Amino acid sequence: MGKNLTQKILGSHLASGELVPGSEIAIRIDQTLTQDATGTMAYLQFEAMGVPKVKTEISVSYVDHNMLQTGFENADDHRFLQTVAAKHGIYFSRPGNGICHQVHLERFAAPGKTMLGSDSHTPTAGGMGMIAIGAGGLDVAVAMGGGAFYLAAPKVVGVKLTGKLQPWVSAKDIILEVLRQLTVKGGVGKIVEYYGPGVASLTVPERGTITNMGAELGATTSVFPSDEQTRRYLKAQGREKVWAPLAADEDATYDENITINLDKLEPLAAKPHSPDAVETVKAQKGTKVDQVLIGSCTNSSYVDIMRVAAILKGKTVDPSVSVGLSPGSKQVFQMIAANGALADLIGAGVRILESACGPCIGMGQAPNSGAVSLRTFNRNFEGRSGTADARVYLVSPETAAAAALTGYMTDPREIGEYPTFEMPDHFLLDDNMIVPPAQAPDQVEVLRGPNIKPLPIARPMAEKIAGEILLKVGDNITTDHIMPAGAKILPLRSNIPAISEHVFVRVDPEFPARAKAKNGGIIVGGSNYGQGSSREHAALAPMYLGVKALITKSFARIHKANLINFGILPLTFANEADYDKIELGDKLVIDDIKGQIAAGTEVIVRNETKDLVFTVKHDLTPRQIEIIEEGGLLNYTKEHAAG
Ligand code: MIC
Ligand code: SF4
Repeated sequence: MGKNLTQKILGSHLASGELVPGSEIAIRIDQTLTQDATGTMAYLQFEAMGVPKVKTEISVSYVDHNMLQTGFENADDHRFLQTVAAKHGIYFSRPGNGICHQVHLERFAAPGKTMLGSDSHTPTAGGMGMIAIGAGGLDVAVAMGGGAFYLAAPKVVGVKLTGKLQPWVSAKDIILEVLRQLTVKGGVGKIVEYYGPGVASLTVPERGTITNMGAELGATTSVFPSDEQTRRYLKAQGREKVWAPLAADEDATYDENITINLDKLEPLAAKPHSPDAVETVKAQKGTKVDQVLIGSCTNSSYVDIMRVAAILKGKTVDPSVSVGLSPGSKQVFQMIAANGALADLIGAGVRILESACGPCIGMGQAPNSGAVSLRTFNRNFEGRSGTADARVYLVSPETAAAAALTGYMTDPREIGEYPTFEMPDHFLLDDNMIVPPAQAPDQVEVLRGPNIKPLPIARPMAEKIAGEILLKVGDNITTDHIMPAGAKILPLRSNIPAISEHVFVRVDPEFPARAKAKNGGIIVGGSNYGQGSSREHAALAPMYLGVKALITKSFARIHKANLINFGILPLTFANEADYDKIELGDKLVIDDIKGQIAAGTEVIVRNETKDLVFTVKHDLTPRQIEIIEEGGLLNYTKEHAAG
């Protein structure tokens, strides 16, 4: 039987296990990426492992999140990252060089390779025909040390694309359509693979937009074939030599199938506050728009920005709308500056931001109270913009530009002639902001500012778990709920004692104080708990506050792995009705926890307050059980030596 592309790439990197959906496999990792907000922790963990030089083919450290320097913290972190990279064989992409996923696609991604990145949008590189997976920083540290990455072998969803995008409809609309069909839970435990006649017309950056936002499906990753488009892009980036053709076999099969006819697709928008609340732009015509933001790792490629510039050229943005734009990389920025498109944008009244995540992670540009903000980004979780009551819509650059001109949600097909752009045959190539690893690493001193606090020590698991329910939350809780980002909190990413004061503050401001007063305890959640970002701080900071177990209806993949990595037990209700029977403050006891998890998948929990007993489940592998018992992956890796 023929193989699909996922089976081919995973198969050629298999270190252990079999490709049977759901069973544990380990894969060898060729490349890693980190960004600054997760990177400081990842490199502290890497240092703690005692490996002198990374064992991957390429590892790159980017700085793109913590760019607003309102105090010494971020600048100190940048310096730490630069020196630690130089010392350990890692490329360093300096602040100003662009958003990690955009730059990686341009300068490092290569077909057929595997990558692990400490950012949930690492799958962007799937647009290049890679299996690129987002994970917690600790998993990335282990991969840099040469360790394999463990995951549940995914099911593969085949998305067949037919037809061709019509004018004013773009790659963003394709992924919004997939989100509409599959929802934010639909990709959990799956890899989404694109194939079919519609693929050939999509450029690599357009494919990157689609695989990027596959993260919002909860998918392990998404992948496109490597074909003539891939060769063309690599050639234009001066990297044709890494090209190799790659595709599913003719007779390949998939565990699930979807077909999308690109001819029929219309401009779409994800409404507040979830990326899967998708409707046509037409249906929302007339909604007043207060802010438009163009950029982020989803939609900030050269062609995206050029198209917006062409739409706005010679016009003025509506006086009631604040319009901001961040080019995805220095390459894009320099090219639009050289060809005059930047002048067109400035002339139209666009506020030009530096090439970074910026407003996508709440680093500035918080909209006005109650604002409607249209963004070409990938997440519209409540509060993420920095304004609690803002209503954020996710749209294509075309739809964003149309609203910038009219001040209202407008189907871009109504605003005139479609500016067509070919991807250039040559991008401007200048890697002067990528610092290669030091020639003499011994002479490099790693510089640590006062914001870099030692890693908290996890304790091995106790004989029994006893504690109060510290918090009870509903479905689809995101890591932005658990560990918010934004300009105030993000600079504390390398300071766990300080950042832990912000855990769950937007859900329940009393949570950190309560957790400390009660000496830790247990959190109860609904389904898809921990969706969104890969930030391991959403596990690490609760661990620091003494959280020992989580009981939910289901977990999102990366967050569950992070919980295990930091020794927190992820459990699910055997009978979901039990969720309704427990309350904040109930005291729960799990006796002989080690014996119970070793004996099978069911664990008995006593609710002492309600005098009830109920059953929860775990699906931990023997390796994961060991990790939790030893107090997390770092202890485990030190014990067993990375290899
Ligand atoms: C995000 O988009 O939420 C982030 C910030 O890029 C995160 C990583 C982080 O929290 O540092 C992600 O997506 O993994
Ligand atoms: Fe940066 Fe936003 Fe992309 Fe996260 S989603 S990497 S914050 S641009």
